[in-house]
Amino acid sequence: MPNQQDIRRIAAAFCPETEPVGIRELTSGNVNATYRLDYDPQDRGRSLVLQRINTEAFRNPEALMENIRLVTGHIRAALAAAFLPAADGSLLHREPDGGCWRCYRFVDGVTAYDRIESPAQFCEAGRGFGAFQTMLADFPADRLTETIPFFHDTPRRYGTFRAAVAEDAAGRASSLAADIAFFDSRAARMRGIVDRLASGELPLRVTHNDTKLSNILLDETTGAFVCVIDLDTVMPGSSLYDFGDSIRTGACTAAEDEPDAERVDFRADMFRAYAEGFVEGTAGALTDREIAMLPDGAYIITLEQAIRFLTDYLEGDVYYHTAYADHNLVRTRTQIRMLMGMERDEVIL
Ligand code: GN1
Ligand code: MG
Repeated sequence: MPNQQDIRRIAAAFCPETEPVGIRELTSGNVNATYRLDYDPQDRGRSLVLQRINTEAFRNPEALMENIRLVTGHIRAALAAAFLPAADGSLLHREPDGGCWRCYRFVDGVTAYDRIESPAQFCEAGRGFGAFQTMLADFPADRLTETIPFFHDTPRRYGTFRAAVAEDAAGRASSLAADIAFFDSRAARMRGIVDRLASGELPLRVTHNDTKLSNILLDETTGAFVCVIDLDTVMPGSSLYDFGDSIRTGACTAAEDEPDAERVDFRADMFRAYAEGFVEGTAGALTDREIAMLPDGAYIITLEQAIRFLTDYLEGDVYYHTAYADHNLVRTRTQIRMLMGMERDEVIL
C-alpha cells in the first residue's frame, strides 16, 4: 500500500509544477488502486485521478495504455477523461518497485453510480454504452492488444473454476457444495455466446467488456450520458457482453456485495429500460440475432461473474480487492440471486 508521501512523489511524475492539497482513495474499483488528487483552487483548481494498474491482472501495461491511446484518439469527442503524460512523454510511469501508474483528469459535474435510481436513468446509461459501441464500429480491431486473453470466455472461466474446486487452495470447497452444484447444473448454458461467435452467428465487435454501471458518467444536472470510463478491457468481444454486464449491475435491487442475499433480486423493469436505451444507442448496428440474444447476454455474463467471484474465493482472494474474509462469497451469492430472478422471470427466451 503506498502512503501519502509515495502518492505525492508519483503525482509529481505527472504534474511536477504543483502539489495536491488533498489525497483520497477511491474504492469502487475491484482491481486497480485509485486515488483522487485535489489541487488548490487558487492554483489550478483541478482534480486528477492517479491509478496504479494491477499488473497481475494486466500483464502488459504498456500495450494496455497503447490500446487506450488508440481508442481515445478514435472517439475523442466522447471522452472527457484525458490522460496526462509523465515527464518522458509516456502515459505510464514506472516506480522503482515496479508499480505502474497513470494519471488523468477528474471530470467535474458528473456521477458514476454504483446503484441506479430510476429506469429512465438506466435507459440513459444504455444509450451511452450503446453509443460507445457504435463509435468503435469502424475501429480496426487488429490494432488492439487483448489486455486479458479469454476475458469473457465463459466455458473457459468455468474450467478454471472447476480446477480451483479440485485444488481447493484455501480449504473452502467443502462448505460450498450447494454453490458449486448450482454452477455445475448450468454449465451447458455457458457456451451460448462463445459458440455463436466461433460459428459467425454472432459478430465479433470492438467492445468495452466491463460495462458495470459505475463505468459510465452521467451529468449531475441533466442526467445525460457524458462519457464511458475504464477502458482497460476494450478489445474484441460481443455486444452481448456489454449489454450483460450492465444488466448484472444495474437491474439489481441491491449492491453487488449486499451481505443479505434476501435483498437481492433481478428487476425486469430495469432490464427493459436498459434494453430500450442500448438498442437506441447502437443505432441500428445490432443484428436481429444479437437483439434476440440480449437476455442471454445478461444471464451468461452474470453466471460468468458469479463463477469468477467463487473461483477467487476458492483460490484465497488473490484477484479482487476484498474488505473482509467472505467478501467474494457474498458477491457470489448476490450473483446467484440475480440468476435465480432471471430464471423466474424467464429472461432466457
Ligand atoms: C473488476 O475493477 P473493476 O471494478 O472496474 C473486473 C470486472 C468485474 C468487476 C466486478 C479487469 O472491475 O471484470 O466485472 O470487477 N475487472 C477486471 O465488480 O477483471
Ligand atoms: Mg475495470
